[in-house]
Amino acid sequence: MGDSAETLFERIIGGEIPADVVYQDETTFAFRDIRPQAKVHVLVVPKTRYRNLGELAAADPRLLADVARTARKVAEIEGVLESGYRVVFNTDGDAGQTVFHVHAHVLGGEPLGFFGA
Ligand code: DGP
Repeated sequence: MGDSAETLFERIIGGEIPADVVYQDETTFAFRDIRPQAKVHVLVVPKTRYRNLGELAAADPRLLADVARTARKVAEIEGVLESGYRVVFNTDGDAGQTVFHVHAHVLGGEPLGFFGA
């Protein structure tokens, strides 16, 4: 039942909720995270909703490749291709996923500490 409700990110993609859009194409959408964890912090989402990375990979690997390509495009737009960047998919509970519409965090613009527990 929860899965049929529109997610926050679908409302952002639809323009219902404003966001600072960095890039979009036919299948993907990229916008700045509202709580940035680095100088560059952009979220990349497929326009079609899957709950998490595993579901996206299983259902539509081509769309996952589109997300990866857009992450690189975002790094290019943000000027961090040379300096380096990190791509993170938080997946479910212990990872702290809060929005269940798969999204890649693209982080960079400064040295990133190692993270984990
Ligand atoms: P995650 O924990 O991986 O599910 O990350 C969800 C991210 O979404 C989190 O870093 C904050 C961001 N976020 C939550 N609400 C909004 C919003 O309304 N606008 C934007 N731009 N980002 C949001």
